[in-house]
Amino acid sequence: MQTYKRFFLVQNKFVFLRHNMNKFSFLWTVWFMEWVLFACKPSPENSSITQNNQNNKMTLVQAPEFHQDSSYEFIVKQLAFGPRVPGTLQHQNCRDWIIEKLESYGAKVYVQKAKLRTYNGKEIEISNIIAQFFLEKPKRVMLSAHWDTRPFADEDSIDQSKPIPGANDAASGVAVLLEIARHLQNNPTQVGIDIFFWDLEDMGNSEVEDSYCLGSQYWAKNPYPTNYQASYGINLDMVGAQNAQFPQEGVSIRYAKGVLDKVWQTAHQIGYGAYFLFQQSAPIIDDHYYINKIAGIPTIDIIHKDISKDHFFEQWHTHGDNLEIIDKNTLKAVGQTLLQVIYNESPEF
Ligand code: 1BN
Ligand code: ZN
Repeated sequence: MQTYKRFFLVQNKFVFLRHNMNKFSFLWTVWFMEWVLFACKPSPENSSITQNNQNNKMTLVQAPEFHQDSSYEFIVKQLAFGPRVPGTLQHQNCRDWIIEKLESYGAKVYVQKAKLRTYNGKEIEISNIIAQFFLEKPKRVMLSAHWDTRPFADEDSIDQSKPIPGANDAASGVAVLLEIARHLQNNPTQVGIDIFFWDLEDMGNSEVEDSYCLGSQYWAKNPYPTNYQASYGINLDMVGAQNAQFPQEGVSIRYAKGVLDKVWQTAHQIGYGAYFLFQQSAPIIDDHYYINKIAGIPTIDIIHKDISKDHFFEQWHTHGDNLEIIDKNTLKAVGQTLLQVIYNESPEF
């Protein structure tokens, strides 16, 4: 009601003005109004959002609701095991719990084991966990996250040799994917869904090439199930912190631009544009890099990067990466976007 009243008032005023103006001043008014409209046009970054929303709006099916509280509890549970450092009992216990959870949700679960050597010469047995849903469906989508945590806090000012809790890096990714798995048991998608939990991602050294992501590198060279193929993949890393920002990361742009566009546009359409930025960030050598480069599956990385500081989240690789920095709203933004993407996926290739 209010809006209509205002609209008519403005219209009346405008009509009144027109009657009382000569032709010259009317043209000036029109020019001025056009200039105001032009000046109020969104910036180039916003205009790409507007363009996406206006011209390319996707038809979205009803997806199940992602439960952030349940997802959060999966982080609490992982942290209760202690740091999930490869080669420790805490790591084994957490692995067994993840497998048990996935099986309870009806997945066919495999564990790919291998002995790998880290950059500092340690030989460690790894477990990549693979959970397949709807095996009869030929078109498949791969979702992944690493489940191990870093054995040291080298970005901290204290206790650098002690392991980090790893609430965001990487319990958050596991927690989002387990919550998605929980939904899959009762709500089939039209495509097959394969969830991969990579091991030994985080025992690397930035000075040593290919020293991170050892579990995914091993899988990419030795895919299991043999001859595994997926239409595309989405990897999650550090997806639970407060005020998370997910810019469009360079490797994802290079290898999987179509997937990136679909995911970001979905996020914007369902109201999570504040997290998924239409801004580019530098390439990151994360698990998705090897899945793209070696396994040839177009895969994106949803990864927290604060572009203004050119840094991951503030507590990255410190003891501050604990439950206090986790925000359920971030888990919801990522989880709901992923659910929307996979439930929207059609069975045709
Ligand atoms: C991501 C989270 N990574 C480790 N924890 C991999 C990585 C390490 C990516 C250093 C860029 C730099
Ligand atoms: Zn890390």
